[in-house]
Amino acid sequence: MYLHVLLSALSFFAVSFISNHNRSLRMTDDNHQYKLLYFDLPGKAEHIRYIFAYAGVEYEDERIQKDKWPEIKKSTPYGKVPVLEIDGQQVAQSNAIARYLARKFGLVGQTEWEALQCDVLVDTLGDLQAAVMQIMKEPDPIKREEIRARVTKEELPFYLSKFEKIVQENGGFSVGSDITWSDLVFAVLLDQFESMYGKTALNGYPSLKGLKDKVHNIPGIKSYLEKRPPKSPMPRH
Ligand SMILES: N[C@@H](CCC(=O)N[C@@H](CS)C(=O)NCC(=O)O)C(=O)O
Repeated sequence: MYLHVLLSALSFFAVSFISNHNRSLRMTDDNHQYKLLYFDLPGKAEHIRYIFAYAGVEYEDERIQKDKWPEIKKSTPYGKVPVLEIDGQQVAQSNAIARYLARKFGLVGQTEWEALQCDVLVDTLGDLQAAVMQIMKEPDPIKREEIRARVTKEELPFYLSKFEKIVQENGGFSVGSDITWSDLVFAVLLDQFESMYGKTALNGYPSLKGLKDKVHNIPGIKSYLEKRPPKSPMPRH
């Protein structure tokens, strides 16, 4: 009986040692040349920049100036950015790129189920972002205010209260009990909401605020934010 308990304990420690060891290997063992093409904005590339910053992996962060875009556009796979060049090969689609890097750098959770939960949350955050972007895109100021009032009263509290509950139940993480790329996407978007709505925007959502602050205090991300070009925060209307 004692032997059985001892053997189970040993195998548990062996498995957790091996998985932690693999995790740290995945975070440092990367010899590829990466170049990220995007505009000088957070937009659809900021979570990719956060993933590189978290992993401490070097990449070229090419921020395309407007006058250069028509020429560069012709050379991209689908005429849009972000595009990631991996050893000179171009790949498109922001979330495909982010998920690929997250997998490489150990940010997709511990199980297939957790990887699925990351995807679900990232896509749901995309739905919320699309609602918020309607405000930015509306040129007519009266219509823009109507959209803002609706999003502020309906979509924002609907999604944020659900996210708050999830993060609270997971003890401060959006998925499982450790950092994932979904947490990084949360931090990027919550930061943008604060830029749009002011620093009190997350006052009713302490777990979300805590998650954002925790991600922004990860050493690699903290130092990226300190160096980030000043134009990056979302414009406030
Ligand atoms: N589904 C694509 C959408 C990419 C996209 O719409 N990119 C915009 C910038 S956010 C773009 O390249 N716009 C310039 C253009 O279409 O000429 C993704 O997530 O990567």
